[in-house]
Amino acid sequence: MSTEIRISAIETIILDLPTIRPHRLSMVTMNRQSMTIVRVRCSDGCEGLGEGTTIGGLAYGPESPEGMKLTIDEYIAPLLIGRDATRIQAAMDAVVKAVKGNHFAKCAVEAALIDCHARRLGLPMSELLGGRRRDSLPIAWTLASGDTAKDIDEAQAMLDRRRHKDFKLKIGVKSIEEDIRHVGAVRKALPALASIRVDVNMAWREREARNAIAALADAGCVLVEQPVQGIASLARLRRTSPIAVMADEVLVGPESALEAATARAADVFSIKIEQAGGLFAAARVIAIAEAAGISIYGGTMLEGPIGTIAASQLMAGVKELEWGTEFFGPLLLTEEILEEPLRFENFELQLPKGPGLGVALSEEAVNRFRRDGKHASTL
Ligand code: MUC
Ligand code: MG
Repeated sequence: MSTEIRISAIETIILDLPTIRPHRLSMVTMNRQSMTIVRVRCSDGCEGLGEGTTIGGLAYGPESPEGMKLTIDEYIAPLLIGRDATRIQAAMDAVVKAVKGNHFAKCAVEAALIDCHARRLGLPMSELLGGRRRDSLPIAWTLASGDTAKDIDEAQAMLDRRRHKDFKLKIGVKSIEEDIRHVGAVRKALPALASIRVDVNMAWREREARNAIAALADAGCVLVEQPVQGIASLARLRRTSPIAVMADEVLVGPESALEAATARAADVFSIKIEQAGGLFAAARVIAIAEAAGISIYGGTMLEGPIGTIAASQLMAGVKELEWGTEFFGPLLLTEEILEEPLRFENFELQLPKGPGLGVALSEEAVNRFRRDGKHASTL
């Protein structure tokens, strides 16, 4: 389908939203989330939305919300304006050639182009990403208040509401002994229905990680995510680990996924569309994992609803989703920014069925939370 439909405008807006509580990771504590929203407009009147979001400014990943906005405004948008809007892969090839790195910014733009084209065709985005296999996704919740009693209360409330039953505990800030006690206490306090996983965000060194992982297994934890830095170190730990090892930070696109798969560095890959460099790149990471017999998990950069649904549209097509997803980002925000809230029920997120992303941003919310304080005419 080569047409006269052209990309006519690309707009970026940074939104700042408070979180429901401080969210403590090994490298940063978040009190708000900032998302760079991308809106693409085309000559046929079609529009699409994407989102670039990271954790704690530059504390987690190499791109900040402000950097994404600048990259898109100054480098990516000028390249894309006037191009065929129906040839997304060709358009993104031009971007990849001219802009090194900047995976998050590229992902946001690519997602907006796919959303736009899917709306034009009247299909959910999942249909352009390989086809849908399911209409809902299991959603884990992250316990990261920094306090054991609070985490237990939070998890119990989630179980009571049937919102989440899989819990990822953020550890790595405190001593290993304290962390193991914390994990054991949470495990003991919750019913068998709940599963307990941990994310260390690379805070441990290999030698201490080896003992710590054995202790985590004894405490009833079933999976450890990125305990250390580096593919080689992860691979050595995986060989002796009694529980599943998940790779996250080391996966930054298909090449790294191939390296990690070849090294047998993980039992599970956390698939993050932004870290991978976009939805098509993430699909290639999934293909590599599947070919290597590595399980798939839907990971998050704590995106708001636009990024969360973009990732969900991809995960809707994955054959086996044994470990589920952690697409809870919108639930960490105090405010609703969609016209119609997402439906999280029975431990799952119900996927929208409409064309494109299948969701619409609330204009009123965008105007309230946009950083530049200006009032957009249409967003
Ligand atoms: C990460 O490292 O996986 C995902 C959930 C959460 O709380 O933080 C993120 C990032
Ligand atoms: Mg992680």
